[in-house]
Amino acid sequence: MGPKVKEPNHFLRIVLWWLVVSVIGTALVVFVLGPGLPPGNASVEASGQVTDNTVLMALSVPVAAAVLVYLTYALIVFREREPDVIVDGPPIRGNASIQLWWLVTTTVIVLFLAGYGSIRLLADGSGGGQGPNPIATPAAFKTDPPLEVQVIGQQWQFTYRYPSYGGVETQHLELPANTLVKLHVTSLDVIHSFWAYQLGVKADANPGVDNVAYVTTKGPVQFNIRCAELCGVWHGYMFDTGRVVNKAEFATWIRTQRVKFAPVSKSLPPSSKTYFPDPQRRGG
Ligand SMILES: [Cu+2]
Repeated sequence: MGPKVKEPNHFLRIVLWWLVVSVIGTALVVFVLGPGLPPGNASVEASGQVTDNTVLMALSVPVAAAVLVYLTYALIVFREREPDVIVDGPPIRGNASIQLWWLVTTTVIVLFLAGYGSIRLLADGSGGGQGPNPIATPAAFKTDPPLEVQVIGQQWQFTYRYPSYGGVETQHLELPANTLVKLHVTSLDVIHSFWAYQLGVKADANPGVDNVAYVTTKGPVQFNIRCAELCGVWHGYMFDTGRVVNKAEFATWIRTQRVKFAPVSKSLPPSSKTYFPDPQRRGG
């Protein structure tokens, strides 16, 4: 043993390093990484998800920094330098201060996240399916009636029915810009999942269930549609490109669709909130 050297204040050093890494890391997440997080800003709900992803990631930075800074510090400073005395340090027991801080910090973080998540979810449904009686309606709902669009999953494509335009059923999804849309997601056969990625919408499509999801469109944009539930051999084929277009363009498009699908519309079953498989099976 050499002469006793005065130990530096390890705790203070670790806290200072943690502060530096946390401040830099959080700033990077909020200002550099955050704006590019999925699913982008194509709808109000998608923007909300970007905000939530940014908040969650920013909060996780100090937590991860605490672990990594301590680990790095310990590896460098507490490393055993004399290879012939390889022994563990004594275990720490009964440190009331550490125990209290651990309990308080983890409890506050978990409760805050639960509260934040619940409030954000209840504000507008966040683009998720809410079942037939949604409780979380977007702010725009209070002023304007939404455009209702039924999304019908079937092996292996989605079709779209517009009840306010004579119940016309189309093979592609077009939506007017700057509009609150109430999507009624359902299925004709098995369980599918309607996922309009850039719009931030994902909702289960079940036969016999009217699953409502809200989306508030912004400007014109193209978005990807995929089935997000393994639904059979051609599941991977269930993709399409949808479009948000300006209102005049939408009016023209829906008029064309009504003409184009008029002969087919006659043989469709009447508009319904839900459909079932056989005997009411229909061609896709
Ligand atoms: Cu599917």
